[in-house]
Amino acid sequence: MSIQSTVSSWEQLFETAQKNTSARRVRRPGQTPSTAPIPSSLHKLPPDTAPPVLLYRDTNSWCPFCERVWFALEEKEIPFATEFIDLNNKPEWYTALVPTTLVPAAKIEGELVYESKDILLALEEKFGTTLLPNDLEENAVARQLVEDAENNGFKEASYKFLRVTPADSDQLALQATFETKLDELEQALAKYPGPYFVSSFSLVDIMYSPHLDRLAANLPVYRGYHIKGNERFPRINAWFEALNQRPAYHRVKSDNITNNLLLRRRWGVEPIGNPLPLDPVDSESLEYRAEAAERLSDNREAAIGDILKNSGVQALASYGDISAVQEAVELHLRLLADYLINGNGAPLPGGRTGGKDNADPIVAAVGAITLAYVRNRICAPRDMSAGAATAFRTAADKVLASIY
Ligand SMILES: N[C@@H](CCC(=O)N[C@@H](CS)C(=O)NCC(=O)O)C(=O)O
Repeated sequence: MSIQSTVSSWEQLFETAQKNTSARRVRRPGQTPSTAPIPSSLHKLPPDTAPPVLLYRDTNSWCPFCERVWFALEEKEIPFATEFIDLNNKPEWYTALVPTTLVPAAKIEGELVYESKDILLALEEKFGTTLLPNDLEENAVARQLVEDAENNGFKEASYKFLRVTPADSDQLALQATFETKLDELEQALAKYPGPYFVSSFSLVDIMYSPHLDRLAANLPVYRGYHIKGNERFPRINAWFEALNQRPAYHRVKSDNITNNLLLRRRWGVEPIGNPLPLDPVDSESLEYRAEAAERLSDNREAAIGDILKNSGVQALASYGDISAVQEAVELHLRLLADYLINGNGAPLPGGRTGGKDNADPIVAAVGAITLAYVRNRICAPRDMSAGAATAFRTAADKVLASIY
């Protein structure tokens, strides 16, 4: 029996996947990014009503400052629309509109606000201070901590340590300065009961979370340094645990691999040899596996086009005829979606698509390229949530391992 006929059709896969996930995105044909998340509270708006907030953010969802604003919008359940700005080619209308020309910026009930901290404060002013304490004294402390997050040198110290080269004689001094900054955060977290900077989740947590997340993902790989699990920082670790309980955080965060790949590709920092670890999230969860399969099934045409154009797989086309290669790409993506939905995380039998039973080495080679490429091509939360991206990469690794 041919492998083609044993794998579910795209239509079946899409239908089953949709039934098992509540995550939904809109397609943006011919645009970058090719899909966009639907804000969790958009359904609260009456039909044909413009959302009160328009967020300008980066196309790849990498910008930590944009993540702050998105996090607050999701926490506050404010319906919003998004306009994506390509940072490599900013439109003239954007640079004319925003004096700094940076992202994020927002139109809040028609009024332009820029600088992430100022957008966060403006959202509190316009939509109720749900992310600042009611108690006046504590409110003042929280506002001061928000200012400190911008000005206390934490970001600068952390990036200097992250980007120092191993040969640099400053490395130990930069590590010590960075650790002193983390000690200051430890002390700040001790001031109020509970895991957050003040007695409830607030803007202060939102100010720090995108940066601390990126550091926790990247320092082990690029500097061999661990924040998570480090006994010197018990409160920061408890804070990460508390963030992990928040649904809005899971909608906006990146996964470890996205963070790791970005640092090398975008900033040219070289890993010191440690492997890129997958997130310790529940990648076997059906909700996440179904979300990943739903994304792949729904967006397959864009994915296939991207693979054919950018993965190098065209080199395997005989005499310029790409159709057999395209068929093999499509088959392996379908296998991946099928495995995400029906595989239950079990190991696949070897030799399903190439190997000894289906002895077409070209099909196997195309499959290997396809899976290796999409595994690192997926970017969270641009293409899917961090949890789904982790399920996707885990499944791609397993199907890849079954080819030869
Ligand atoms: N202080 C700004 C920083 C914003 C920022 O640095 N944005 C970066 C993206 S992460 C940007 O727009 N870069 C484009 C550029 O530098 O031209 C804020 O908090 O909003």
